[in-house]
Amino acid sequence: MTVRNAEIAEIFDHMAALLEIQGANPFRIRAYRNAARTVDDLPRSLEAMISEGEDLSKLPDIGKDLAGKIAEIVDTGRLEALEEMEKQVPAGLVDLTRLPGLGAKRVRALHDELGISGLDELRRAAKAGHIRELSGFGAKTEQRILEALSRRAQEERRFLLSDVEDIADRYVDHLKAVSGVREVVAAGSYRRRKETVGDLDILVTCKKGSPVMERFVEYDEVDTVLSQGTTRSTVVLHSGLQVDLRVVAQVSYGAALYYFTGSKAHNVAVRTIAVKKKLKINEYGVFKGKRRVAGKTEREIFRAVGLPYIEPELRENRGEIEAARKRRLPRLVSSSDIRGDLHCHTEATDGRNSLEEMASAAKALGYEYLAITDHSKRVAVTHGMDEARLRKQLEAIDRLNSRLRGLRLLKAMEVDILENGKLDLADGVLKDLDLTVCAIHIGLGIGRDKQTERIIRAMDNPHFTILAHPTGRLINQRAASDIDMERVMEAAVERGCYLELNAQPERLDLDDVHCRMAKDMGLKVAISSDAHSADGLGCLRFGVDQGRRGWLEAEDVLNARSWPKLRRLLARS
Ligand code: DGT
Ligand code: CA
Ligand code: CA
Repeated sequence: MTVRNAEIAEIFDHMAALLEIQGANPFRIRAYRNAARTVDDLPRSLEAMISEGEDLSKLPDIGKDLAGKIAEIVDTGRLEALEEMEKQVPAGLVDLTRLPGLGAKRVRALHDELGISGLDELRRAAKAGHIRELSGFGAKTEQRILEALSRRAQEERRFLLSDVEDIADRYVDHLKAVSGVREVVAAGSYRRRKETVGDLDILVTCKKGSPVMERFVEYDEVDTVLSQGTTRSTVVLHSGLQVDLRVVAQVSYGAALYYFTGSKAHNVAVRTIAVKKKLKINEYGVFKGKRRVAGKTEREIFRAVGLPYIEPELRENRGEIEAARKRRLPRLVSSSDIRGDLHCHTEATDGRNSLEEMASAAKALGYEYLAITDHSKRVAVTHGMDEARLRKQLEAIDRLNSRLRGLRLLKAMEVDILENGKLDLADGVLKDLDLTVCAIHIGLGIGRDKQTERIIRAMDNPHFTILAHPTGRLINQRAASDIDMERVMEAAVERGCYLELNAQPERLDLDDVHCRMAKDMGLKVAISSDAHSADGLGCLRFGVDQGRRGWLEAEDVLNARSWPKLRRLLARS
């Protein structure tokens, strides 16, 4: 075992924090702090110095005692004195000292007088108003603690776009019903349709005297009011989502919408252009000297700086400003371009609805086609199908297709890609399908080279059509599996296969960056719902949002084509 200097410094810092909470002698505390810094800044490994017999007590701020402790840590990986301290001081208290405004002294008071020994207890006490009652704390400090706690929670947690959508819709409706309110719109990363949202930014315009701020903080779902002002308030909802509200005058609506939609990086880049034109741009408008030259609408703002309108999904400062200047912005795909869905499940495996029910839901969405892609046998937990069961389903699809008007069910399957790169079902039955979506379900972590090889071997099979949820990631739950995406995409282009943008809100796999990469490589993408129920088909629109963030146009999307055209693309020569 090797102990790095940074770990030794960390132990000393921790020791100092515990001593401080205990109210120990300030000299002792400082001794550990200084020693930690010395160790951190040391150009050589302490372990090596010890093994070469150097006298550590000659180092600045390290006396005999600390030299002995360093030797103990290097020898055993532990420090007995620290373990003793940890028995005396509750572990959560050190976390508390890391909050801004809470030094060791205050943390000790919180512990001794209110029995607080962790972040949860602190939050409960602050919300109940107990902290303001302590001497030396007050209402302001209590408020600051709540804010710091909520910031911490935000940093740790981003919400799925689909979850925020439900919350945002209800909140916006609630605000729209307030008297005097004109515009209500959710801006920020939510409007840019980012796959996860840190906090929700709502913008309102209203008549003078509208009680919109009161209604905002009184809303049923509000848990904590972090701040309340006349133009700006912030709350945290029971769900944990933080929501900012800004109220602006109607003349500034476009400017504020533009500003609060972001992203920050995009705003900063556009502001640089404005400065070159001797214009000032902020949330109130675009100004030439003191005169407002734009502000009411976003289009006005763009026009004032000499740019065409840029869709919110593109505003990430990833080349959209350059493209706008050259009048080369993509015409982003939209939900109305989608002609069908190429990935869904029925009750034959792990879906909830029958073929008929899926077909009529697809028809209601105005689709021309729906590919039925139940699981293959390898994925036993889904009741995956073998060749015989698939044959039966294909017959059922034929029978149903002969009755259906205006919608065609495509014969397909979600075929598992085995560890050796083979497909889970025999070619004899795969050849009778209109398409396959092929996916890895087992062995997501076999490593970059092996995984990349495995996928490419699978693509060698002429019945491989679309690679489903290419990285296997689940947002906030499972990291993307490590693959060489560029090689996979190249291989797909060479072989005439495609990649999926799986629209399940926790997958959104491919992500925006990979969509852009596919487009740049000339690889078309299938935006698919992977629905497991008739209602589930509707989530395809989240995939469209992600595709738009990845600059995809209808041309780049497989299922933005009629069946005859799609069929030609699917056929591998
Ligand atoms: P999030 O909440 O982490 O998902 O991401 P955003 O983009 O919603 O970021 P947020 O909530 O911090 O701010 C909302 C928008 O307000 C942001 O997209 C751009 C604008 N904004 C915030 N701070 C600044 C700033 O310092 N400068 C500029 N130009 N814009 C800012
Ligand atoms: Ca935000
Ligand atoms: Ca915000």
